[in-house]
Amino acid sequence: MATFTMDADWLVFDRAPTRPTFSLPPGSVDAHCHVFGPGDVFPYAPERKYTPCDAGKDQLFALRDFLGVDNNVIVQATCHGTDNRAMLDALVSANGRARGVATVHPDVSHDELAEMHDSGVRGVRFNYVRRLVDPEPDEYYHRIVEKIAPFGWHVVIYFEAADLAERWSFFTSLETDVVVDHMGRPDVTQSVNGPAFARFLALMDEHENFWCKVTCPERLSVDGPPHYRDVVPFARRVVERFPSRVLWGTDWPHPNLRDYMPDDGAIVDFIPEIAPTPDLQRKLLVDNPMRLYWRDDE
Ligand code: 0GY
Repeated sequence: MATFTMDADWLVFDRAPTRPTFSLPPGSVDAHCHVFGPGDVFPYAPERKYTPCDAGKDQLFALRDFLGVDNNVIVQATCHGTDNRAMLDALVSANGRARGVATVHPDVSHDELAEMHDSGVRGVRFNYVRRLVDPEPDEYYHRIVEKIAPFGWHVVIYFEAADLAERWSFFTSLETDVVVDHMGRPDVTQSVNGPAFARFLALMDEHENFWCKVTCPERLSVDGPPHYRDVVPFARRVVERFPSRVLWGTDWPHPNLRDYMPDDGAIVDFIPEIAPTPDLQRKLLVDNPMRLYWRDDE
């Protein structure tokens, strides 16, 4: 049995979040969260760049119920590499209340993908953040897209704002739906009307297959908790401009934060700041994730 020790500077998720003031509408989806291990059951990948604390499916489902979320989208975390077993096990245990986003190698077989689809996987993630992975050439990702497209899956991309220009032509060559993590990680000390965020908004404007997760105020904010005020204009701009192509999520268990662990209750209370009307909230939390992840059931 493998045993793992979390990194010395690892911050463990908040085990006692506050109850949010905002009531999530029925059917709400946390469309960005992870499971880590437990490492003695689902070992962390040898090539990982961090070793987290264990944060398994039971803890995720307890948080789901506490916050008033109904469903989860569990995104494969880089600490598990292309070994999707922890995520798949969580999907199966969720009895239809979770969908997944996997990380796969281009040599993945059709049968493996079909099995993942049956378990609830509906997308793959391409990660370009160098502190998490060593990005591969475009050809590597094209080979994966050819294999997943027939399943109707989408691609989730995670990149730093500074890398968008360089990756633009590859990203925009994708014909599947494409979901951008954390609004493309804007520098929120810059103006929401500045050139960097304009480039991101243009990506969304010009490509109707692009979706955006308005997630991770705790990663982007300089002002910090509980209100993450400096992130609000960015997220609200995206929600109001692309109401039918936005997703929300907690990012539990919040990997790689250095200064503090967010209170997941405050992460829920951020929602009405960025989606101020019941109509925008229903689209963000229910209609959009249902259309992308549960379309087979509709
Ligand atoms: C996130 C963000 C991070 C980590 C990962 O898969 C991962 O390891 O995505 C990060 O460190 O910014 O979306 O959870």
